[in-house]
Amino acid sequence: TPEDLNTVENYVQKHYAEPDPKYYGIAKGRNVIYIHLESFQQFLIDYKLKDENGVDHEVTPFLNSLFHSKETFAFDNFFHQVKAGKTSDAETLMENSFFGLTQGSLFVQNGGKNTFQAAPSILDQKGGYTSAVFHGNAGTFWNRNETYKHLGYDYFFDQSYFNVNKDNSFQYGLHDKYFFNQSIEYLEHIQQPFYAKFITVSNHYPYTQFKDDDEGFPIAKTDDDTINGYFATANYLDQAVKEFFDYLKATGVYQNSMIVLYGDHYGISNSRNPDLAPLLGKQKETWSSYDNAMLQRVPYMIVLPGQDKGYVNHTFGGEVDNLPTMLHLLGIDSSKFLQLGQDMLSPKHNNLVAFRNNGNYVAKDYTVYNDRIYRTDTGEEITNPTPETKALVDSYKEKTEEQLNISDKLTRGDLLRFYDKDGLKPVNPDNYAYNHGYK
Ligand code: GP9
Ligand code: MN
Repeated sequence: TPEDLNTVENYVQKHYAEPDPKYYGIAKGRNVIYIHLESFQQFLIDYKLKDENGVDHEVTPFLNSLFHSKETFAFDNFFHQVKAGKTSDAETLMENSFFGLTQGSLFVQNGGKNTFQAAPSILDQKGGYTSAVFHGNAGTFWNRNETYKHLGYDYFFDQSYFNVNKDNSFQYGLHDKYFFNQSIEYLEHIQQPFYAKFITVSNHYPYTQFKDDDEGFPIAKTDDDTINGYFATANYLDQAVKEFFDYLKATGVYQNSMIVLYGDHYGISNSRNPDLAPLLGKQKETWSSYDNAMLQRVPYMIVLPGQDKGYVNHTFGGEVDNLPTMLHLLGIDSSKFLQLGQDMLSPKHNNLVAFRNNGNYVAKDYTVYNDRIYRTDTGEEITNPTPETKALVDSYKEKTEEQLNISDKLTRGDLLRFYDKDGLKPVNPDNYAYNHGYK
């Protein structure tokens, strides 16, 4: 209803965090390349796995170098916010700055029918960008082949565009090195500036893809094989990303691009985390809900080749915050868009992260997870909160629930179909077809 749209508009206005002028537009006109790091958690960054001889093996040396580079805005308190839609929820959040659904996947349930004002369409209309997604799995997975038309993606290179055989793939599709390598021939034909997203798969559960150690990385020795293989698949992904960067550098595309890397969601589930604890210098017995909450951190890195202002930023944020951040770097005003997140580089960012489960959140000072309250900095549990603390955590609870409720209003009511104050033309999904060959 129109009143619902009003409620959403008011929320967005109140919540808008204006860009820091230092960073606004510094990536204007560049190509935008997203690298979706499948199931990749922040704890892998700078992590070294000990083999049976006590020798340390750096798991992701290339991603670590990006994390510490002066070319990169890196974030170490960035959380995934997905629920049952997993990868597709992460895409929903990153592309739209609103949340997936309380149950199931928004891509599956609404992707083929709702109106969106997503990144591909915004970049097309505000910056003349051509957009493409690359993914080495079947295009129907998560209903991507329909949803991408509604998001306004010009091209979707799914599995049917790649040479996939039993030696270079597994149940989720083409392995990452082959994937990037084969994607390049398509990327080269896409008009610049482009907005291109690469969705990797090799670091996907069950992490047994490189069990025989064929990539030369050690397998951990816990009681849980899912944990054991996770490091080797992450190392493979790291190598694949490095090879892709080498290609970008060799062709000169690198200097003219902004590259955003993000982990979509956890790879090791909470039920397995106690077995992971010893590898993180913690004890299985004392593993807490706080520890689980902190393990929902995923990488978020924005690489701007040629710049030297990069640093590790400690702002608490999540996937919902990506789109305004990215738009502001490109010099695109986001204040009229119905986006629910906040620019991660804005001094006005509120440092509050809603998980998709109502009532769970991380704020700069307090974290609430499974109804327990913790100090965010130390993990100390607060069992008897003072009235001040109680008021604070209640206000965080209210704010995070408000953000989720607004998101549900927006998506369930398909409210973007009524919204025209940002001057965007609606996407016509019939203009898109992803069969072999160009549109
Ligand atoms: C499938 C891949 C994995 O194509 O993106 O999705 P997930 O299982 O992580 O949701
Ligand atoms: Mn995923």
